[in-house]
Amino acid sequence: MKVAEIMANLEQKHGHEVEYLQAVREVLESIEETYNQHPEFEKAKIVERMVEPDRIFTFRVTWVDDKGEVQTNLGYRVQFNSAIGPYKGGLRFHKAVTPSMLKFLGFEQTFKNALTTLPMGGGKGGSDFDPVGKSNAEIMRFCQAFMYELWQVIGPDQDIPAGDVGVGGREIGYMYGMYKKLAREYNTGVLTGKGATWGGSILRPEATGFGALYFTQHLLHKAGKDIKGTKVALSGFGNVAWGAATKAVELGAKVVAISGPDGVCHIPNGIDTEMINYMLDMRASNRNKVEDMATKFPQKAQFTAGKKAWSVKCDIALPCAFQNELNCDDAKELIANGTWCCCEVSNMGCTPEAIHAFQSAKLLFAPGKAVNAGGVATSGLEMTQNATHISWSAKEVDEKLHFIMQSIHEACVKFGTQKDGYIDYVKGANIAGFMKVAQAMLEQGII
Ligand code: 2IT
Repeated sequence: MKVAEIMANLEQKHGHEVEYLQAVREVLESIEETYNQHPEFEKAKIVERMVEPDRIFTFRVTWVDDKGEVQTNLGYRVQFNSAIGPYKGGLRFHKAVTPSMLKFLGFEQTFKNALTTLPMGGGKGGSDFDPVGKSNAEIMRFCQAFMYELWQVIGPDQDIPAGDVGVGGREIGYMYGMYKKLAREYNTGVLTGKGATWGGSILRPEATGFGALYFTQHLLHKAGKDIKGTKVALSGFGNVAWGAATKAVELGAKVVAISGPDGVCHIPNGIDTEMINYMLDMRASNRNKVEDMATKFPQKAQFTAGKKAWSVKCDIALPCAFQNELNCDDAKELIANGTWCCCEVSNMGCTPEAIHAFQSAKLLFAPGKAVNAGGVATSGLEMTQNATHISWSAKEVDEKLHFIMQSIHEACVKFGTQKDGYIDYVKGANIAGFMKVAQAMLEQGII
């Protein structure tokens, strides 16, 4: 396999799909050497098959807004790879959603899910529906209209969606209600991220952020460092940032910045519980403005318009929002300000140039597909609870999540340790995830 040849071919076919091509290139560059030591992979054309999704469903979603006007959006489900289990991955509602974005996310999800040690394939879906400024009733009508199309292609042993950007417990609730009505079955295993009283797992809302901090702890421990007393800057204020902030504070770190599309809130004394709880209100309001934190807590937080979290001096940077939210200039600013660790919590949160800058400066850096895998891992635990009709306690789920994050860290170290001792977590995560999927594809024949 030659990365350049495969990429040239994909660029010809999907030249405008920049996020998808970026995600594929990163994985192929990481695995090239290992892959070429396995002629059986080459013979079965594993890479050529793995880079294309199994199938993509595209559908129209029409709904009526509060003014009585008819609105039409596009809906998608990308069923990427089912080598190690049914398709599994979130739904993203965001105005910038395109097939390219969902293909990159579905591709990443395949390897991430393989890393969790649980039997889940990769999928992703969503819509270009923009939740910003929408009322609760509008969100409900959109979710119902979306599920009216989606329900036929999902199922507990087929494809199990969950939340992602713009989709949380509220949206999953509306979608599950409509699914149940259409399918005429109380099939809890069809979606994850459900409410605690109707099949949801305890700790699923917290899991992405908690898991990310458990991973960060292992990474720091391996490097002989402690999270206690460190200053953390994070981006976003949605579900993932909320979970990350909660656990970071619990572990003794000080969260000195959160950010949004409108700018950054600097919190010199560190975020407190009251402020963390307020993040939930900010998300539910659909205003998408981090400035609201400074308006609510003017003594504790200062808002600067147009700036990112990466402009605030910190030890650890945690991108928790969107792909490519941390670019090369941001990386250089962080390094100049003394940051020594960056764990991607968002999917592909850093540009390739930013990752290169971090790795060249020998910063501790770990990629989203390892760091944020606790979210989907806990979705996997929710599926197990649904299938067996039981619910585990918070302690049981947390212990399992902790164990999974530890094993993901170990896999990264195993496959990512370089000759000079530096741990390339990008390589480690990509090779570990890839080997598992590739082996399963090989054993299942040419399909
Ligand atoms: O990116 C992700 O891993 C998620 N949005 C969670 C997916 C899931 O199925 O829980």
